[in-house]
Amino acid sequence: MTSIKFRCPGSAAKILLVMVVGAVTTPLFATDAVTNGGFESGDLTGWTRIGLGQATGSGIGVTPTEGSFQGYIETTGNLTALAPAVAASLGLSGPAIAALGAGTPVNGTGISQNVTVSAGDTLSFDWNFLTSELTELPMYNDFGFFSISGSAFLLASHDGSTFNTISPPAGFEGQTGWMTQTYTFPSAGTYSIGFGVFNVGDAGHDSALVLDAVSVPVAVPEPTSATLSALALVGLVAWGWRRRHAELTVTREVTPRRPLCWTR
Ligand SMILES: [Ca+2]
Ligand SMILES: [Ca+2]
Repeated sequence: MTSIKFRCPGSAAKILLVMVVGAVTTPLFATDAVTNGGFESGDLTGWTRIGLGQATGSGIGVTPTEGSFQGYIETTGNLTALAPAVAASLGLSGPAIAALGAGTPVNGTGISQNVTVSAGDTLSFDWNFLTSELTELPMYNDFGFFSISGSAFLLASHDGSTFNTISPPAGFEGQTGWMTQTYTFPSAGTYSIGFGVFNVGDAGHDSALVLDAVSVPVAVPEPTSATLSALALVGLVAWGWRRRHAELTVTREVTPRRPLCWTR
């Protein structure tokens, strides 16, 4: 009986090992944990909003730092929300807001979304605080802030920031100008990232927080290489099966168990 066997089983094992190592050490590429962080959809897709906010272009007198759109949240008008509702939407407590030291807010707007990150990943965003309170008393200390899962961080306030009053955007007396803020996540998990702007002292005189390039770059396996590795692995298994199948076929042809034209 003729038998066909693999001549180099060691080589097959080596090929398999290379494929597995290739899959494990597949190159990584960066994607973003933030949905629509540049507001380039032209709306607030990906964000939960409470109050009055939108994506807007440079028509407001502020040029986006990335692309054609930017996020715009404000304190003016009947469509804003009362401060406790904004805080609740962002997952913030009254003490967390009070700890900012900017006063007790009256009304405003917030946007937020959840992001899933690894330890050491960094949130980065551009912001610009606009206000029309500059000629008003310090008690009207409107402010803008960002939040991370229950913790709030002050970005700017009427009393605490330096404003550029040269050619301010229409409807405002000054702007801080674009600033960049970062926050590094201490551990892996899903976090709520939020942004808010509040009126303080009363519900009058506009303030707004403009946002752009909100980003948390995260590394994930490069899909093309991973897919190729997986396909190669499948191909190797299929090749081995075909070799074994061919061996059985040949065996039957050389030593049939019964006559090829056997009849009753
Ligand atoms: Ca943008
Ligand atoms: Ca105000």
